[in-house]
Amino acid sequence: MTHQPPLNALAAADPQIAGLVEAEAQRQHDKIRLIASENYVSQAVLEAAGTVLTNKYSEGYAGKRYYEGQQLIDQVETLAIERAKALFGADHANVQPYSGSPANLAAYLAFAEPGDKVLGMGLPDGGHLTHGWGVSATGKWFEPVRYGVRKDTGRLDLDQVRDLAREHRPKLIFCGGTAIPRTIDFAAFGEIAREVGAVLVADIAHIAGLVAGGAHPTPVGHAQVVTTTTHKTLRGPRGAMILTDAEHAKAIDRAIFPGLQGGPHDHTTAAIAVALAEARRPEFRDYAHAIVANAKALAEALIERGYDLVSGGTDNHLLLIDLTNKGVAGKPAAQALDRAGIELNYNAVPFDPRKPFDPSGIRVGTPAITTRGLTPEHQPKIAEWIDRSVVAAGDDAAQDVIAAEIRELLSAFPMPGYTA
Ligand code: DSN
Repeated sequence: MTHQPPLNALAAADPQIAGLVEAEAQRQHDKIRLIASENYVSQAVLEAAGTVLTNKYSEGYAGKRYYEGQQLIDQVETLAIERAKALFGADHANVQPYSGSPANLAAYLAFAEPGDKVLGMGLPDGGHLTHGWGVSATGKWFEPVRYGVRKDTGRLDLDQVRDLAREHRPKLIFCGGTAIPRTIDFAAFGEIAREVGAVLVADIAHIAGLVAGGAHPTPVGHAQVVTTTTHKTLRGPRGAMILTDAEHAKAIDRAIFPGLQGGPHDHTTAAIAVALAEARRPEFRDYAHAIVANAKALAEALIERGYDLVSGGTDNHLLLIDLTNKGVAGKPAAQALDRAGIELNYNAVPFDPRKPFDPSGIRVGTPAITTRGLTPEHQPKIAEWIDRSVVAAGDDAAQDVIAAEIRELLSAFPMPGYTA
């Protein structure tokens, strides 16, 4: 069992860290990874992320840097930008944000002043911390107004969004989030934002790969600013990008540098460029549609077993499950599942009476198992394992039996970055 590329120098220099990385590779190999925001990157992406580009400082942008020696870095960053623009059909791309939170902060810095109103989805309804949630700087330094889902449908209430936008006239409107199982109507958000003169920011971190692969409508043309991480369904390294129309490009670039960040992580930029090239291949379109097919099949199998899915199902890569009717909270269920070889996260559900650190639900996603090659045929078995594990929460011996069955299945599905 070996990490790929092999960790020879690391093992010689620091066997403790090398051992932990090897063990993590095996852990990722042996588990059904259902964390909706995670994936397995290709070995090419791994190699690009682990290069001498990590040695370079390159504050600024191509052709206008603050350090010398940028002849090759400029080319790497320009390739990443051009590939991002081509993949998403955007006028402009900034590939420097360190991750999703600074990407979203850039929208605030570019288009709002402290104290301004911003409209975003509440965290328990599926939004992100940086869409104005109270514990985030974005909720402390701006005046957040929140929309959510309807109690009867579990779906976004666009009438509420429109009413709140008309009443509060926010500077920014955020759409997208971290636990939204349904298609986001970017056109409707675009209309609302135009009506009230707000900048619409579409945070497509979760669904960027689906958008790139044609399995979810694009926000480009509706949102002036599109932020995304690069490591979820897009299947790149840990990082982020911002796409904009021509009018909003300069302000976003200035907000990222010098507004928020110093030197970009050039090794990450190279790996983003590689992932973007991969996402332009026809196989990636198949991958994006396969993620959704797997999620729908898993949803169906879980509903058959009596699981209560927020909104009644899924249109994308993600399922949000309220476990109240199963008599177990999200956290102990997630812990039992982890022991059983099924990795996911506990999650608040809309109108959750429980606390965020001990909520009622779990969140499930299919990007990683789709990369491993699992198909809709496997989903009834995965639903059975989930059910057995949830029912047996607290019974470690029962979970260990499931974990062995899962290792057996996964041994037939290779993992990029690891040789079994
Ligand atoms: N932590 C990410 C997720 O899991 O959805 C969002 O930032």
